[in-house]
Amino acid sequence: MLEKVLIANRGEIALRVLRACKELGIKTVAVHSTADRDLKHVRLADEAVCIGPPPSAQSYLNVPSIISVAELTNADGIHPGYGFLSENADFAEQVEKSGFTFIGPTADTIRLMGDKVSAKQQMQRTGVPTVPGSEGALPDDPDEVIRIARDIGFPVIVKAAAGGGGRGMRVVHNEEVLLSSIQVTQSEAQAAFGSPVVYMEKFLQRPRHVEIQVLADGQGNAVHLGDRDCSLQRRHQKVIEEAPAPGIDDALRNEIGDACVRACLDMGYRGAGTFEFLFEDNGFYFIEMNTRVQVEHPVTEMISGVDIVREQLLIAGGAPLSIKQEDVSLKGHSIECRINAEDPRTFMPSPGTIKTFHAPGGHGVRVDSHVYSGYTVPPHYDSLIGKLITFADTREAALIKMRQALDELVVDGIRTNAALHRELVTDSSFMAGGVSIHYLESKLEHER
Ligand code: MV4
Repeated sequence: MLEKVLIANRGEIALRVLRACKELGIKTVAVHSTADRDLKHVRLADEAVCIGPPPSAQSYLNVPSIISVAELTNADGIHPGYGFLSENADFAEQVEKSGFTFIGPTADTIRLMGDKVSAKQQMQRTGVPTVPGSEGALPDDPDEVIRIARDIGFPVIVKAAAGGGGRGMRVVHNEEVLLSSIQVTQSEAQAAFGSPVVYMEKFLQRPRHVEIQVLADGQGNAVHLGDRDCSLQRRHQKVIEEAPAPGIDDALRNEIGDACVRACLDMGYRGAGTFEFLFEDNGFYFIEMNTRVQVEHPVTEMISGVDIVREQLLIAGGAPLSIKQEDVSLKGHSIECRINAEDPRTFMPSPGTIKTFHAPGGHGVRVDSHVYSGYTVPPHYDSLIGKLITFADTREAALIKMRQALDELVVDGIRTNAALHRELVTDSSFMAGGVSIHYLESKLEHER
């Protein structure tokens, strides 16, 4: 069992990790930038150490500083949260080489999944369905590339192997622009990621984004906790997530979940993870795996009753998984609204001092937030100030609770996207369930 965990993150997820540690009797070390002295988890941590100036590169991404603090404070584990160093294989490796436990998968696993070509090949080994496309990286021979594209059929999408999360990809609609599009994507990939390797897939035109949550102990045990629908997004930033994904039947959900579990066992996966799929015409197509805890993990916690961060800590402490697949029962429906400090028209970050903050509450309402009245949102980081999560027997009831929660929410002094959420939870297409990844952007376009 871990005794003291250094939380290498900030904001709501740092507070989420701190709470899970405290419940397990694990001591906590907060590391923070000079802009983050007033963060709630910094106040609540057993120890807090300032690691640098506000820019992330000099604080939350400063690996030597973070490892030094772990040494200084005698921490035994490091929780990376999401973002920052959470999917940095070199960081995980350095943490372990320095004698600490990285709360996540091995560096090798992070590397395997970080390369989207090797991740896809790993999935194919164990029968996880992938998007039809090139077998691995695209070859140099232009004739061969054209043959591959014809075989897939246009439109195709060219993606950087080192990309992910929407970075380094290009849709190609016809053969005339194929080779030039590939060259541009390769140059961009080289510049952005230091690798020109690209691969090709069939471009799915109106998919949903559905993902499967897994937990594995690296000791031969793994479970899935069902799916989440994260289709409501703008520029690859998720806005609302929910679990389970509407309109997907349990047989299909379990079939795909079981395939993810097989993949976990095959690669010796350890920790929490998410398999991302595009879902179209009732078919799942794997695109990427996230090797960290995700922002939207609470909706899965609500319908499964499993505390995902607690499980991360127990697994990292060496415990075998406490739950078997037959113990997992998914019940009810959960929705999460991400509340951002941003301009409602331009979506630009809108930092500043929150004059008044009132969190909603009541049965089936959860608020994961680090902010409070008088808190100043710094301009240096992500604009997420909190997550409203509701849980009820049915999707309709969870939506009613969300409308009430949004009505109760007060964030005065800064601009937020609360009004957008109020609009979305009464939007007839969203209410019907199952909108595609393009729905929000096209709705916003038509309204403005
Ligand atoms: C795709 C796709 C359509 N077809 N791949 C964007 C993020 C990255 N994880 C993969 N992405 C996509 N890959 C094929 N073969 C459409 C997207 C995509 C997307 C995916 C999930 C959520 C939002 C999205 C928004 C635009 C494009």
